Amino acid sequence: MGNLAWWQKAVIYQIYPRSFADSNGDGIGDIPGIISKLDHLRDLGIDVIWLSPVYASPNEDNGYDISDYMSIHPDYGTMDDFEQLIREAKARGISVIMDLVINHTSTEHEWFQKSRQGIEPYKNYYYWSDTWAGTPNNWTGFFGGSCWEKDAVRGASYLHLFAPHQADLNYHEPKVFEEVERILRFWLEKGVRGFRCDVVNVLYKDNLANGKKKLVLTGSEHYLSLPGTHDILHKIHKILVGYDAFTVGETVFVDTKEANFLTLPEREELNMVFGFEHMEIDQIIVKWFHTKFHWDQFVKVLARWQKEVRWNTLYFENHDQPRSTSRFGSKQYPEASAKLLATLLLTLRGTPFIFEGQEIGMRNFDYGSMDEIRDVESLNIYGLLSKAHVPARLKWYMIRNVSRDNARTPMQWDDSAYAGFMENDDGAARPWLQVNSNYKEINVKAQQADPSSVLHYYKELIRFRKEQDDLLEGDFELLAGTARYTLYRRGRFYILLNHSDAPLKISAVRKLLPSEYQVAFSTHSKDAPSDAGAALSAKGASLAPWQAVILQS
Ligand code: TEU
Ligand code: CA
Repeated sequence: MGNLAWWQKAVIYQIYPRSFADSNGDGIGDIPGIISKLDHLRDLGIDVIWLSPVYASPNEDNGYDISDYMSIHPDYGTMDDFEQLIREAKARGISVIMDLVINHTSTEHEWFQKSRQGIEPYKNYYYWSDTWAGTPNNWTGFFGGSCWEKDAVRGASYLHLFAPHQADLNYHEPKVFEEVERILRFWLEKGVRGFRCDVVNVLYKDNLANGKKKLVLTGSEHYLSLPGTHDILHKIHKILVGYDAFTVGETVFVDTKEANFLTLPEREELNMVFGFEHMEIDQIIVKWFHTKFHWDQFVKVLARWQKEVRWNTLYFENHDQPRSTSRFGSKQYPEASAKLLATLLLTLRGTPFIFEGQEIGMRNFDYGSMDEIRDVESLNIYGLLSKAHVPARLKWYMIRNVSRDNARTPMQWDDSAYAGFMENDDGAARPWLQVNSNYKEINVKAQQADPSSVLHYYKELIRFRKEQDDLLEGDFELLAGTARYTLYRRGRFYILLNHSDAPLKISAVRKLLPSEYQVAFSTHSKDAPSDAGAALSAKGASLAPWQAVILQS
């Protein structure tokens, strides 16, 4: 195990603070709430938590629109609370990484407020149409529509690749990176061990000429993974070296080659990246055009990244994606599906990321209408669809399947009111986003009491993974990847997944397995009873629907 860095051996857990645990009954998750749940994470075997933004923000995009990088949003608590979180986590062997959102700031940030008035040194901190020839241009943004917003104060427009209140920072102005350096050091000095870097491969825009007209993201050739961005990442790397901290970049539209450019150790940029290719199997061009999910295509993409990228992130969920059990699993066997997905996540080569609630198999929201939706992206797209006179039924279908709010419903801790996410003494406050009504069946407390639960399975498999060098460092080889089943090898382990609603005869893959093997690990699910141990090695044995096994040669 000697060759891996600490963050390569880690299992990372993403917390979306607004939805995790509310300590003071205002309906909004907060830092004291997180502290109160640290034992759950320690018991699960988590080494690092990634906190989605907790900075000061008007919350147009739930904190991804920062108005002060060096303070904590009062919704979430105080700087003292944050420092206590670092200490309490450390006491449990857990490190904390922050979300670093430096492509854009909120338009409420002081820099923007001064920039729009032309006050130095902030005047050129953003991309303004009065300083760039040919602007506003024809670029289109990530949340749909134009990337330019008129500002009456300056009498010019500014660039925003995301929502209109998220103004893009101009890295041609050297002072902007000086600010970033101050921010990095500020949090590193507080004991933060790294950063998840938001949309970090679009930081640098080479020029603001019109882009080639495209169905999505017209203009992206002017900012996707350009040399100017690689330079910025190298500077960030230099700052972090002294702290034994790491970075994971959220990188859009990268292939395996670009993923390596961004992460090969000798290039001294990022440590790892989140690619999107495996998350795009069930969409046509944009996620709003939903199509059938195919396991063989999914595994093919994962296997290619395993082969071609030196060190991967492993993730099936985050705050922007629907729940994996609902999305990739079986309607008939959801519990078994959740465990099969856990097996895949924790036996591939790379650093696994678990999103809050994934460890209990939380599902997509069950809302009936737009009234419950809070996400700025969903609201924007809904508005555009309405303008285009898309029929109501179709609009709702598009939003329901892929809305980011699917993953953002409050964490389900127990079967009390609001799933134990918040205390509800006077009945006045409500969670900021509605709880999924399945919380009586799916919650942490019930699963803690049930040794056959999804939660226990995660716990056991995380422990097993950490003990097995072959699962950490072993090579990867895809042996079979069909619509019904997948078989791959990691070192001396063979992982067999039956991702179908029918049983799978082991004889189907017998010739791909070693002549002798033992069952090292197996899922058992109430919704699909299965054979275990010796019975599985017997001639004629079969896997139950959605059963996953780890065989050892
Ligand atoms: O997401 C960037 C990004 O690529 C998203 O537009 C993503 O494609 C979309 O959410 C999928 O539905 C990051 C953050 O993760 C997201 O929460 C922020 O809204 C966005 O950046 C802007 O900061
Ligand atoms: Ca609160």
